[in-house]
Amino acid sequence: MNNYQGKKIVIIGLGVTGLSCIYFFISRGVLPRVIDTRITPPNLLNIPKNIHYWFGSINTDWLLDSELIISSPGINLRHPSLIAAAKAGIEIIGDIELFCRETKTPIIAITGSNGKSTVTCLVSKIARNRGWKVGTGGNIGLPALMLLKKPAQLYVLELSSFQLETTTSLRATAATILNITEDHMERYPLGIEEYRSAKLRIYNNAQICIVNSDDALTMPKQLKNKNYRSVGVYTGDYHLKKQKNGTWLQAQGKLLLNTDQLKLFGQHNYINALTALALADAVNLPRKHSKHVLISFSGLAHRFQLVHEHNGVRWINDSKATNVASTIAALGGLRRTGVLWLLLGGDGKSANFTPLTFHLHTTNTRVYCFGRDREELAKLNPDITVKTQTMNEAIIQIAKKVKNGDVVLLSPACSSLDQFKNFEHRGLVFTKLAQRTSKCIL
Ligand code: UMA
Ligand code: ADP
Repeated sequence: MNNYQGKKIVIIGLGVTGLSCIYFFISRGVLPRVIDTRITPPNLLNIPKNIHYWFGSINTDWLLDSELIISSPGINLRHPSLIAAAKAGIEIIGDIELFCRETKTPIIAITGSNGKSTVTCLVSKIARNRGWKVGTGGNIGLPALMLLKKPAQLYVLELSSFQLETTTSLRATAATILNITEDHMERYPLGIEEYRSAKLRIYNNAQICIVNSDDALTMPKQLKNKNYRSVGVYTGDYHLKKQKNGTWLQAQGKLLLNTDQLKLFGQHNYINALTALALADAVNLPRKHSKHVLISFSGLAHRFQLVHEHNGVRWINDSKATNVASTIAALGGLRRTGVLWLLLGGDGKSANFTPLTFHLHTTNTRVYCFGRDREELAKLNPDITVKTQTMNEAIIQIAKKVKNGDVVLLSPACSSLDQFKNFEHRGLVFTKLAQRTSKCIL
């Protein structure tokens, strides 16, 4: 346990991360100060007594007067006040770094542009099925520091590039980067290599690194001194094997499961399943537990989830598709006989949408673009596109036109934050509207 007593500590951000840091320091007998650039940040009503706070801007004097700064993942480290603090020699870390300094329990660390939550959940379930006490947290929603409250034999952490930027003490038993495609470019002005560099930090001091053999960007820059295993579609220690009776998950030379036995579907999900298996193997979890979980897991809410079916029309909620690659994965996995009504829109986070163009040329596709980046999205294929201000307007128009065999897919390729609280909120609104409009109109 580290001793923070007597240290002048400032936390930036009063989201769930900031709040978990406040509780952490209070439990160590320290009262930190808290800053949030928002005038009314979330958790305003949850700030413990005696905590000094500053809202509406970054208080540079507080930063320069501190000895340790804890920055939330939503804060850009390029902020001039943080640059000034770093120049003044003040240590700037995040909640994951605090967590890593507190524990010696094995950690499985998972990052990537897509599939993190699915793989995190799968691995956690496998370890729990074995009877282990498992703490699951990080970017998946529960701040890592909250996990310290309960005893655990294994931690499974989903880590974002933002969290990795401020972490140096992670020594994962097994670490993976699932894939790297463009995302969060508003935070990485130097482009995808800068984003990748943040993600590659997950391998620093990891005992076993699990890479994607189809995605060179997931490989460590130096393979020397690294114990690494690979997962891929047709190559790698873990891959898919075509047999007469279907496609199998093959693990280190052994056929394990026919993909028909899985409830998850789509090639990207088979790769997720293989990676979860590779991670479970890395911590010596018996294969029978992995098999059991891979067969029974039907996927997380808001990830390509069939939420409503009426008069032969399927409504699929893929609200968690917040970047271009995840929407392309959804379009690749889709089976339909009728028209695809695709809902795209929200905040594109400065992404280049053009890789989507190719996928919008399929016949029988109609695209509805809403939200902040609708103009940009509508340019991809104006002939089949309708623009609306909101997702609600689009759904009302679509519900009047759909026919038996059609699919309505919310796979927006954008973050939801311009018009919704988060991706869950967007998915719930879609689901409710799907149910209501079908009832009223059809
Ligand atoms: N913000 C301000 N001013 C501040 C502090 C934050 O404007 O002073 C804004 C940020 O720019 C951001 C929002 O507030 O838009 C939330 O930021 P935060 O750092 O307070 O976030 P938390 O509520 O602590 O949630 C964070 C992760 N959020 C982000 O990285 C933006 C959550 O991931 C994560 O579940 C949580 O910590 C627990 O670890 C969310 C996310 O969207 C789901 N992550 C991105 C992704 O998955 O693509 C990286
Ligand atoms: P993350 O936590 O990285 O956002 P999720 O498991 O929550 O990942 O899935 C987010 C979105 O990405 C969903 O739309 C899902 O269908 C899609 N997806 C999941 N795994 C992959 C993958 N390996 N490659 C591309 N897209 C994926």
